Amino acid sequence: MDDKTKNFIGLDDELKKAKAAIMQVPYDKTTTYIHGTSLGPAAILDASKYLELYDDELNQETFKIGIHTMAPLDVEKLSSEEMVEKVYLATLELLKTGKFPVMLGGEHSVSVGAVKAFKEMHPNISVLHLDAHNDLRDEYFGSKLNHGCAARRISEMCPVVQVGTRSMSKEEKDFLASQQDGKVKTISVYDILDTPMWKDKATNNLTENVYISIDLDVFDPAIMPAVGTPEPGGLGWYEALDLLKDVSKDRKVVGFDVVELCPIKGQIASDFFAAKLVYRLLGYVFPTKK
Ligand SMILES: [Mn+2]
Repeated sequence: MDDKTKNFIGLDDELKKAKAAIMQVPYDKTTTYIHGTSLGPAAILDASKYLELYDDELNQETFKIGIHTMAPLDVEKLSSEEMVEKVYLATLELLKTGKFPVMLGGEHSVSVGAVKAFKEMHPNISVLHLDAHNDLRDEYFGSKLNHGCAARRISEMCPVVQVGTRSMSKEEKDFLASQQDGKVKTISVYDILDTPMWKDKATNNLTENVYISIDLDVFDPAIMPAVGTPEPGGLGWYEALDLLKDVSKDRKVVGFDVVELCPIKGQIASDFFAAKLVYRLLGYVFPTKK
């Protein structure tokens, strides 16, 4: 790609020399309310050009790790099953060359393919899932790969710790209550309000290797309105960053995704928010100082 405008933070590091690889999965088939998440990856890349390369919280220039931006995966016309397979193969290829994948969605079902690849490379993996929704439906609108089923599919592969949830169906509540193996742990916003040590609780339930999946609707819509299914009363910016910082320190984060940005025309704050979140989290995972 020679067009720098299509690269994260406007830089174009060769894949060979880069530690991190930005994947774009502009897929939006099964969203149920407002459509537009397929425009998410491009909006994040566009906004990322205006980030300061120096991170003033971390006192480091995270870009020096080398960040390569992959061309968007051609998924728009695919079925959910085909898309998941394509994401799986693309993620696996990156992991095999030792790169740290960062995936930009797209609707949440894109994470299912990524986790499948991570599970293959890191058997002892768990997923930290930040979301307003539990996404634990077994099937939704006739599809097992609807974005409302993402965490259910992931929980069939590895343990999941959900944080920030505040909207679920009775079916999902019953599923959580009926689990024999307790593979899914949920720390809802109500738990966060009641439990001062909620961040420790989240971290303690994660295995050594962690994949982080961030549905942007985990944040309060007052600060992150550009999502397809907004739910009032979500996490604040510093609250979420504190958790991500802790987890990055105490566990080995092997990859992450930021999904469900549904850009609002003319409202750039959300796009920039998502871009900064990606860059800050990369900084937590790759501290340049001891
Ligand atoms: Mn959600």
